[in-house]
Amino acid sequence: MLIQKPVNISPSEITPPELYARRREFMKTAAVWGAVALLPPALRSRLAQAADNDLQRTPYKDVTSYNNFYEFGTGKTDPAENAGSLKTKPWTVTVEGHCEKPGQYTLEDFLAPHQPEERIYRLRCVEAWSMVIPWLGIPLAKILPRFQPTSSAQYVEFTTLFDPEQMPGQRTRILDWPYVEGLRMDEAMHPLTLLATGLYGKELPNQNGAPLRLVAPWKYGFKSIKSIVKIRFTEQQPATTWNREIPSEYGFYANVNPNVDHPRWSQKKERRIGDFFRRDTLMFNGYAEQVAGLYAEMDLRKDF
Ligand SMILES: Nc1nc2c(c(=O)[nH]1)N[C@H]1C(S)=C(S)[C@@H](COP(=O)(O)O)O[C@H]1N2
Ligand SMILES: [Mo]
Repeated sequence: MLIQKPVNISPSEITPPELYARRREFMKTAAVWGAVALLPPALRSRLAQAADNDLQRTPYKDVTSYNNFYEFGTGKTDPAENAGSLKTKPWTVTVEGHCEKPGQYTLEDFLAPHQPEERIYRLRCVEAWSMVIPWLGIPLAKILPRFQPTSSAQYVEFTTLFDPEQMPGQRTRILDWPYVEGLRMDEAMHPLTLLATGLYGKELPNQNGAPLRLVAPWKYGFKSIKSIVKIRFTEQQPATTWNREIPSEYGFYANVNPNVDHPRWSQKKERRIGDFFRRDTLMFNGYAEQVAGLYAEMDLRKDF
């Protein structure tokens, strides 16, 4: 996410460092795509789409070294470099708000008795890059009912740890800490929505939001809040970090939608990390079949 408002460079135009670092792979890719580049544009983009290996997993190294986690700095490599200072054991999750069973739960108790399952999901950042990540997680819909939300619980609010000693980015005022996100109850209870505890079959690395982070794959990455310490059932729509910070650019819903441009750049295309060419961004990040029904009554240009 770019917060320097006057900068008018599309993030998708910037060639990321890992392309340079993986020079050999890059050369291979370039040779193939160099030939493809000679094809007419229409055919070329169709080929790119077809050959996109849609759920081909982004390498572990990229998933864990190209991150957004402003609590550890705003650079893409900052979280991997700085998140070692985060202590994730023991971890407590506080449950509050409109429910019958509020309280403080150890992480283990909070997740019990469910076992994490693997889900391979696309993640699409509002900055117009994307990845495919094999998460380990538990559907939120399996966890929430235990706390017996009442009929007043219309939304779920999530809060990240606030501890400037462990999270050096919180010693600066780039965001109004702690980071907060939220979902409407039906979004939270959707079977795609995960609370992730791992990726690539291992524990979640700190830079990816250990020990517990949200994953809502049809929404821009900023909804997938990391290192969650609190879940609160609310009646009103929660005030979420990016929506509060720049409401004209980041809506509460944040559904991936190629038809609604970010005010400073297009959302029609994205660059899958590791790819050379950009590809078309799909409605709801490719999950339209599963989630479009949640928004049937809404004007997605107004509720972006
Ligand atoms: N607490 C917190 N959660 C966060 C962020 C953040 O800065 N702080 N960044 C978000 C953004 S913009 C994205 S794209 C994803 C990135 O997740 P990843 O680094 O695991 O790929 O995390 C989201 N969750
Ligand atoms: Mo993002």
